[in-house]
Amino acid sequence: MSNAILTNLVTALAGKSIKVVDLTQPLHPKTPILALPEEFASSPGFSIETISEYDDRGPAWYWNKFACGEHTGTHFDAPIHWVTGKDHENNATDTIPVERFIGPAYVIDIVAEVEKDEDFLLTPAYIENWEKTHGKIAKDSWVLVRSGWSKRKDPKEFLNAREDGSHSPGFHPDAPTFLAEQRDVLGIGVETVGTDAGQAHTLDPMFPCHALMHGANKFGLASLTNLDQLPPTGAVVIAPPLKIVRGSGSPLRVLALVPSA
Ligand code: 23J
Ligand code: MN
Repeated sequence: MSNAILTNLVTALAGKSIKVVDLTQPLHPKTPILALPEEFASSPGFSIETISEYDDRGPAWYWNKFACGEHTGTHFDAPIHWVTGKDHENNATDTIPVERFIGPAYVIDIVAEVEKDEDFLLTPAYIENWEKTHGKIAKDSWVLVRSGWSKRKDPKEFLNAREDGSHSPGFHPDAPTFLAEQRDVLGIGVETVGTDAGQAHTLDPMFPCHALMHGANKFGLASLTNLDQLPPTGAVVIAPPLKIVRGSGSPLRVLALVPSA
C-alpha cells in the first residue's frame, strides 16, 4: 500500500509547512477548577508530590505522583460523563474508537460578542451565519469556540465567580442538538473551564451542552488555549484522552496540525 500521505506529512512537519500548535493549558496545583453550586460534590484540584529527585529516595532518577479529578485543566469529556450518555456503547475513555479522537477543526470566533457580554451563548443561527463565510461544518469534525477566555490568566478572572455563580460564555440550549444532529460533529471544544456556560445551571435543560452532546454520544474538550493560532478551517485536531478504564474523561494534551501561511 502507498504511504505517500504519511511520507508527505512527516516531510511537511520537518519542513515546517505544517506547524504543530499546542492547545493545552499547563497542569499544576493552581490550575482553576470548576465551581458547582454548593449542593453538588466538587472535584479536587491537581496535586503533585515528588517520589524521588536524584536523592536518597532514588539516586539517579526524578519522578512524581499526582492526583486530580478527571475533569481538571485541559480535559476530555466522554459521553459516559453525563446520565444522558450512560447507555451508549463505547462511551468511556477506554472504549471510544481511537479514530474519533482525530478530526478537522472548525474554529468559530466569538471574541467580539464575549467582550460585550461575558454570558454570551452561541446559537445555531450564529453558526449558520459563520458557515456562509467559511463553509458548512463537515461530519466527524471538532467545532472549537474561540472566545478569548484563555487570555484570562488570573484564576479569579478565569472562573469569574459572583454570588450567583460563574459568568462565562457557552452554548445556547439549541446549539448542541444542531451540531450533533444537523452536522454530526465529533464534539466541541472551548476555552472556558467546562463546555457549558458559567450560568448553565439556570438553563433548560440544566448544563445543555453536557446533557445534549453526551446524549448524542459526542465529546467535549475544555480549557483549550491558543485557538487564536488556528485558521477558521483547515487545521486537524488530535485529542486522545488517557485510557482510564470506564473513565468519564481525563486531562490530555491537545495538538492541532496547521498549514503554514
Ligand atoms: C460536572 C457537572 C457540571 C459541569 C461539569 C462537570 C463540567 O463542566 C465538566 O468538566 O465536565 S458543567
Ligand atoms: Mn469535563
